[in-house]
Amino acid sequence: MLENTVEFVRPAKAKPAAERWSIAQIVALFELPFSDLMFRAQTAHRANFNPNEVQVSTLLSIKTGGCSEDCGYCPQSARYHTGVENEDLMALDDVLAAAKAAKDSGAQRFCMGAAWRGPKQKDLEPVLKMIAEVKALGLETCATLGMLKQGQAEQLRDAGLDYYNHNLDTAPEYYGDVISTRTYQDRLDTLDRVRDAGMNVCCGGIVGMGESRAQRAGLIAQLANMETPPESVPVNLLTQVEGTPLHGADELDPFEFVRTIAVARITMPTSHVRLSAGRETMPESLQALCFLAGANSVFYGEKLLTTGNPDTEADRALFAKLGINQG
Ligand code: SAM
Ligand code: DTB
Ligand code: SF4
Repeated sequence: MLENTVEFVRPAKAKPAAERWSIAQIVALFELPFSDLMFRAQTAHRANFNPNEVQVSTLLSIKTGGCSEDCGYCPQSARYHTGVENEDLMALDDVLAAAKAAKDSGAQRFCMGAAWRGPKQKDLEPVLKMIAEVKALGLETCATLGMLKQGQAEQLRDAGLDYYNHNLDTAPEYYGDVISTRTYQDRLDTLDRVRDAGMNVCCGGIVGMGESRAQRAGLIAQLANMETPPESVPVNLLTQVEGTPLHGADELDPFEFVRTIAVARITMPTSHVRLSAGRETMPESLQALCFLAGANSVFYGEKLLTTGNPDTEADRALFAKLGINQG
């Protein structure tokens, strides 16, 4: 059986064994008839959230490209020729101008991303200032800066960081096919540091990288079986970028993407599930199915980090058509 090749890797703080989702149970959700799966997801969604509200976060790449890591999906790795121009850490005023513009267009949270393996102390200090000032604008703050060392999560928390994004990306078994420069355990360690510092965790992954359904279930098991599952779960559809090793991967069937959202919703009923990368190429009808499957957060604004996202006008029009409020 394929499922038997996918195993849960116990993080430092996991749910007690009796409360964990097994991979087989999660695969069984994936295998439900589509309507039954959607009904289960809607039921879980409505028990925990206003189903017509979607949380919106705007991303900004504060340090772009030239990254030492070899993540096989990423246009910002220095190892791949993708046409992304390297840029140093942005100036504080430019970050604040982008944050104000995001707030004015309706964003609730502002997420600052840096193409680092992890921040050095000299990198972290200017970012702490950015966080404090973005927070002072009345926005929720999020950062994604790579792996954190002992003590760094506390500094981010003290600066006013509400969420730290660090993704597991895929199931433990598939991970080595995608990234070699950091381990799954490194990622779990950073997530523990964020949790121990008392910040909200934003953690999800990417689908459409050639993984199997059982491996998609394996990623979800890792997230759902955390002692406290992430408050925010980004489900990214691989944005294929020419020059990266994963360019040319087989496209994921759109219904499988919707199923992944639904399974995340059922297994993490109180988390915000974010319909993340990949929205630019999705028809509105597919996005609507994702909301129906329990997605209740999106990235909002013309750009993700280096790739495109629907423009805000199009998103406002879609929300209006579907009767969705920004909540
Ligand atoms: N360098 C930091 C790190 O890796 O933790 C932070 C930024 S990194 C770009 C944040 C996340 O973006 C990755 O973990 C990955 O899940 C997602 N990502 C990167 N490139 C992507 C792509 N081409 N398609 C979908 N998601 C992508
Ligand atoms: C996440 O899970 N997705 C966002 C955010 N967290 C940082 C990033 C998506 C990046 C897509 C590729 C790019 O724009 O470079
Ligand atoms: Fe670097 Fe992050 Fe891209 Fe990996 S995902 S290459 S760590 S920027």
